[in-house]
Amino acid sequence: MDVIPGAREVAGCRVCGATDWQEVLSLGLVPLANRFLDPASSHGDEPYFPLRVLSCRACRLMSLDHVVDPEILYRDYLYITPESETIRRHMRNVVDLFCERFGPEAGDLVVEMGSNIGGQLRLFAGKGMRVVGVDPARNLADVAEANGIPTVPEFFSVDTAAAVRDSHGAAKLLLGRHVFAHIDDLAGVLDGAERLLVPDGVFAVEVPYVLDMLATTAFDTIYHEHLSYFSVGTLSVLAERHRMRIVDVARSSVHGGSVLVFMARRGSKWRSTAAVERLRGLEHDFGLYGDRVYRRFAEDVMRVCEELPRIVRGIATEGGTVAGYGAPAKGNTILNVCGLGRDVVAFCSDTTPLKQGKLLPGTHVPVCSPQEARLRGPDHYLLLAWNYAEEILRKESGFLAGGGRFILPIPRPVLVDSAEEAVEALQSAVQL
Ligand code: DWN
Ligand code: ZN
Repeated sequence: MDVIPGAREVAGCRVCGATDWQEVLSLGLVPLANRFLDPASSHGDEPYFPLRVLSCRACRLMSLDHVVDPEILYRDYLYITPESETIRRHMRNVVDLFCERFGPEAGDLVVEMGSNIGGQLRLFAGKGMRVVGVDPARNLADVAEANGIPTVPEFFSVDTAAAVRDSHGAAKLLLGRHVFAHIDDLAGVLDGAERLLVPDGVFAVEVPYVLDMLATTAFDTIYHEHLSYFSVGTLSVLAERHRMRIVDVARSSVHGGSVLVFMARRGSKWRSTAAVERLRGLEHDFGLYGDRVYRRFAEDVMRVCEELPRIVRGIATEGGTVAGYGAPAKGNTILNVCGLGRDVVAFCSDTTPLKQGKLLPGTHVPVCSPQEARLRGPDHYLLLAWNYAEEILRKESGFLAGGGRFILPIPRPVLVDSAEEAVEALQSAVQL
């Protein structure tokens, strides 16, 4: 077996310990999705890692087969939660859901792991709660602190949990939005939750929902940061193994389809809602507990990987110009796996200042600001940030009115010229 510097191969399942893996999909050697490059430096040593997905036949965790060292991935991080109405609305919903269901009081402590620059915590603080962020990205923790959100620049662990508890007391809520799928040592995090929470405290995680990923062929959710692809069934196994229980779930369309899962200690006062059983039933009916659905996913992915380059190259051959809309991590999976480089994608437009002026990993497509993109005037945008399709297509009504078109890569590559058409295409594949 080859040893890959900076990564280790997974042996047993991080949820249940079993070693009976179904091989689902191999996307080849792929660079790190958020390792954008400085055009002035040489790129000869750009690291590539295997991107392969397995499914545990015992608990049906979908997992990458290699874990890249988190110190490489997260200490200096350039993903900043975008200024997006979609995200803002979702964050407000998360606060409302928690408050309505679990009735916290002013002064209760909310701790968030992977708190980024503190946008979600600011909303909890607005409801009178005390807040503490935990995020290993030192550059982002500094910004959060400057924004008035106390942030520990560390990975969440038993030690971090103990330190937070010592200085701030026990927490009513420990939240991890789109960070739990990134964590290898799940047992360490659950032990940390146990250490940190009050007896009736709640541990809430939001993850990309594997049911949506499979149903919409969203293979771009797969990159080295996402080690796990969870169902509610798999998370129940994890919770049970740590003396916890899932007490509520809420699906949303954010990030292409996510599920927010609330866990509490087995002996706590919280009872499970019917929604938990309903989702587990849906997962069962969808076939998540057998091999076949994963084989079909792999076939669907291969189909997208044939169709998308055909469409993009067809436009280029006819003299059109294609640019990427957004430079999300997921977009780098699409471009690298589909072999779409700067010969056919002229540039990518992204609102994140940290990404502008850089090159995309692997393909080296340059990233520019939306203002510059408008001046360059492509006739087609490949919508890499397709999870914001409705918001983006509404915002770009001028581009569309001028005859411009968006290529929606997921769930099937298709050209769209209105927000309604994009939403319809996306919803056609979603399981209710
Ligand atoms: O789990 C993760 C999720 C939550 O965030 C991380 N591993 C990394 C990251 O994934 P992503 O980069 O795929 O996330 P987004 O939020 O889909 O990225 C969207 C990108 O598009 C950002 O770079 C901002 C940009 N954007 C834009 O240029 N114009 C976004 C919007 C809404 C826009 O109008
Ligand atoms: Zn397992």
